[in-house]
Amino acid sequence: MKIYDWHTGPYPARVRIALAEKNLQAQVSFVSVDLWKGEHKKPEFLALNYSGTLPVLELDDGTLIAECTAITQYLDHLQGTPTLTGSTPREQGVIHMMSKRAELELLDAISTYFHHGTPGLGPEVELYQNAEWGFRQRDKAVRGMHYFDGVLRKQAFIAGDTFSMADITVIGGLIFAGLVDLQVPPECTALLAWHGRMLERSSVQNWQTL
Ligand code: GTS
Repeated sequence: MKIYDWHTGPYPARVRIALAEKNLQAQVSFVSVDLWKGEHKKPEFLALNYSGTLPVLELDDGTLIAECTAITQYLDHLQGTPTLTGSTPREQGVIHMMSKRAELELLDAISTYFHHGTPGLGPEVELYQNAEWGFRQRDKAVRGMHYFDGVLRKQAFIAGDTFSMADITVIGGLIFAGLVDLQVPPECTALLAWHGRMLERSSVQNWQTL
């Protein structure tokens, strides 16, 4: 398998963490796509992923799978434990919901802030920017942090009692928050404590060096 990604990207981090959790690192090779040069918007890359985003998984038969959620589901079904996307229909439903919520309320919001409320990837790549929209999305992400703090006051992980894809999505959000200097509010003590626990996982410590 091949993974097209960029080694510091928060979305690629999600797949790299999933790979390490599933102990599948040895089965993939990475192809670097330079976001800062806009390689992900060039026709050759758009032929791999119409959306022009990273990461993309290419299977040995040439099948292309984009979107972190889809890639994580594929990897999760390949082998072993931990199960990242749930075993029972109930677990699967809750994990999918919470991971999507982590995208909507945190990770995607911070990404929009990066692309619109900051210089983003620079003028050669950012062809349209709307700063007001970016700042609104930054504020939405901070509200999201408060939401996830509330969730973690009642349970150990984002989707319940076990580590899952939903935790990885929130981790991606906090990786992106770090890149844009967006702090988790100090009163979000449950979110901060959970993050400390997540940072103890080797998958979360080592994703940049896979
Ligand atoms: N919904 C997509 C997914 O889940 O895979 C979003 C992927 C995404 O936005 N990836 C970022 C990207 O390609 C990579 S990174 O920001 O984490 O490095 N961004 C470039 C762009 O121009 O949007």
